[in-house]
Amino acid sequence: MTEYSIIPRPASVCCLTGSFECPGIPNIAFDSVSDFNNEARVFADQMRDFGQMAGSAVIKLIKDDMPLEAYRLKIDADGVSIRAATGAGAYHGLQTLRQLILSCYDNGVLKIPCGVIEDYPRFPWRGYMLDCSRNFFSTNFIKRMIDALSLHHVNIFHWHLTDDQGWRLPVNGLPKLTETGAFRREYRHEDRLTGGFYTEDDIRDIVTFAAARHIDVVPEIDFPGHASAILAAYPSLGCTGGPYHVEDRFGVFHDVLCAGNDAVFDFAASVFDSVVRLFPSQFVHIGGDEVPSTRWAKCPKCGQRVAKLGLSNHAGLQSWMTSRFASMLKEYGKTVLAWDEVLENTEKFPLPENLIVMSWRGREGGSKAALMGHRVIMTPNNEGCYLDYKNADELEEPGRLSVNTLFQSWSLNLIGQNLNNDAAQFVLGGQGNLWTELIYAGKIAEYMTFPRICALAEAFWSNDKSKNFEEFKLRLAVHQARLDKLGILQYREI
Ligand code: TNX
Repeated sequence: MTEYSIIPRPASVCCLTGSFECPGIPNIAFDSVSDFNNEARVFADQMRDFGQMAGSAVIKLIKDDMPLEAYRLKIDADGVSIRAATGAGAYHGLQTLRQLILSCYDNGVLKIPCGVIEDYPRFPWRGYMLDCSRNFFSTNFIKRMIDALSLHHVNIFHWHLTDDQGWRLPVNGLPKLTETGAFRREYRHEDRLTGGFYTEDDIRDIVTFAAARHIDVVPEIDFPGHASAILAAYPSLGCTGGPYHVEDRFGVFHDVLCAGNDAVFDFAASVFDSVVRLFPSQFVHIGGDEVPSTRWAKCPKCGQRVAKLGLSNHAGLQSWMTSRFASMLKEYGKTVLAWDEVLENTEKFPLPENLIVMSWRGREGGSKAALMGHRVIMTPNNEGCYLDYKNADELEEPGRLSVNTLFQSWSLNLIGQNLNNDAAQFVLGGQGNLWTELIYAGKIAEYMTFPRICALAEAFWSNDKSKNFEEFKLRLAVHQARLDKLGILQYREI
């Protein structure tokens, strides 16, 4: 296993004698790939970034009958073949081969030991979230990140596009969202602004780039809390009417969308219209985290709403809003995700059917939702999924709030003991989240992401029958040298 040092650990590796040698980077035999043309093209681009493709056409992509995302990679003395049933399977096989090439190419010669790798994922949802609101990241950086994530069979890019500190999505008919809502005061600086937004072309570019790498881009619009940027642009959507500003502080703020104002739903309709037009994904994340009801409790319009709906308290307004947002998106045929807070105060308005719960405050919310028959994504902040926490408890390390070691990320077990087999089936997978309050540059984002995402990818992809951290670290040493070759800045355990 360590001979190839692949991450995430493949389902099975069989080493054979001899090796495949090639002067230069081998080419794909394009005549063999009509089914997998797209995958072959992306792989050729990835190799071109790394070195010239000088070798002969000895990589064959073969369509075969096997499970959806599975692949079989065979390295023979005279060539390499990848069998898969789908483009996703072929792509995963090519990424494993890319790992081998990154570590077995030296001085213009490629030499890979012969063997067979058979592989398939444990969970269908293998996600990574990037917060592009607290700080803004360029499309080039996001594409680089997506490409590197796909090397580890990550298949979901959860794009956190809105929050108190900046709105990043262009919406027809709501120009102030990006004129006003996309810029906040530079951290602790009097009169400088920072921020930005993505154009429709930027978004299409990223979605297409990701799709070619078998990564689905899932947009998140955070409602009804974390709304300072919205309120700064359209103050009438808040309970007090303002004045508001795009926040340059971090935390949870009292001002949220007014639950008594019908215009909030017209606003949401325009936003969803853009979301649905720009993002082909089946999934839309509607946030729902950290929503204080302090303003609702004092707002006459919200009071009327509570009375009309027959709610026992103001906090219940959130579940009503969640169900309205969910039914708006259902009209578009979308599947809705939300953070685990949406499980609360649901006496009157139960969690919408089919809503997928993203469990971040530990695994409790996810377990509860799975037992109720909701699908869930586990991303527990205290078990290795929060990449904004420090890698180690050292003053030298960037990060905040807490520590999340590589070992914690690697040890993550998505299915805990409190889940019976029936409920366990509702766990779609897991996710690593990079919140970026203090991550103001792509390079720091890379450092926070790698190698913990490698460990998480293993928890999402591999079956954990023979888990052994020492063995993982041996593979990781080889793997980190690959990431170095890709120019990725990484944390290293000393
Ligand atoms: C909680 S996780 C938040 C974010 C913060 C993060 C910091 C979640 C749904 N909400 O707004 O950035 O903690 O770790």
